[in-house]
Amino acid sequence: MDTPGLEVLRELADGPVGGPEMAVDLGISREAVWKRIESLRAEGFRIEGTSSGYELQGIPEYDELGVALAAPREFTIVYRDVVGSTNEVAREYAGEGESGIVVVADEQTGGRGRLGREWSSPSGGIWMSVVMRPAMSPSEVSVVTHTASVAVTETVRELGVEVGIKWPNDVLVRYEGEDAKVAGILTEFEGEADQVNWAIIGIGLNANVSVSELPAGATSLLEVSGPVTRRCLVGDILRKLTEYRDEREAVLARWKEYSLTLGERVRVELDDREVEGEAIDVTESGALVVKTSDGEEVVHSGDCYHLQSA
Ligand code: BT5
Repeated sequence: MDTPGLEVLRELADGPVGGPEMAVDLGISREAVWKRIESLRAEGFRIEGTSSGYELQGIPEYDELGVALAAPREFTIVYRDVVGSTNEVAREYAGEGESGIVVVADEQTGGRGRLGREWSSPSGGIWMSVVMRPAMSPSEVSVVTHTASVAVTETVRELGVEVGIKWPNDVLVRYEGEDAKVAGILTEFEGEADQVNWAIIGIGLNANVSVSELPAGATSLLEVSGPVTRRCLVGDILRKLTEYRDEREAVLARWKEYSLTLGERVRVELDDREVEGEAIDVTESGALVVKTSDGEEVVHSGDCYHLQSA
């Protein structure tokens, strides 16, 4: 259910609306409309009274209502200025049985990567976690991660930035001859043998962040293309996540199309050994097929290094 403020913003999204008309649409008094407009103004929305009615002229770059307005309606946005990790907050919602919640923060003080690694999350980035209840078994969850990397890749490409996906799910930009990581995805889930109870897709995208605040090998949209409007990017990513839901074949095809790894000579570091060879394919479940001197190996998880073009 939309909050009172969001109801008004949706009314104003397509152009000016008169107070009396809005009162009828929302089933509230004109006085109540005026109060809601005032409280939106206090939250930083620029709403002018024009001869055609109230007109929305400015939206805060990043806050709960602004992101909610840009996002598909099926999602509920929970915005925090600072959190430890959006995945942690999302877990609480998941544990309460929620779905469709998206936790968004401007800054994380304890951002996490895979395998307990740190994820730098200074103010200005897009740090978001989507709580889902997909009808799938745990062995299929990699599809969700692929969907997220395809969604992020396409959203960033639409800004004119040439990004691709390094297996398993790093989004890299080729910048000044080098590949630099601009986004990463951390999917966590809980489930029984044949059914996922909940899944959380954590997406970290270095948006309006200075490279000096990021580790070596990382870059940001600010660096490669300039400042972005984060609420719109969050909305675009969520829209693509919904468009690609249940479209497994399309996701895999896009994932392969955007892959920077296929065709490369790679070294994949597994828990107990390394596999080196040419990355030749990705299986339906997202595993990488590597052609080594001893034959083909299928690797399901690990850290992948591009050595040189095969
Ligand atoms: C990932 O891990 O790439 C997954 C990152 C997921 C972050 C999101 S943000 C929202 C949600 N909440 C969280 O707490 N996490 C998720 P991995 O493949 O393990 O990569 C981690 C490695 O990337 C680190 O060891 C660093 O080398 C590097 N790194 C750390 N911060 C980075 C950044 N901001 N940009 C690029 N690389 C970074």
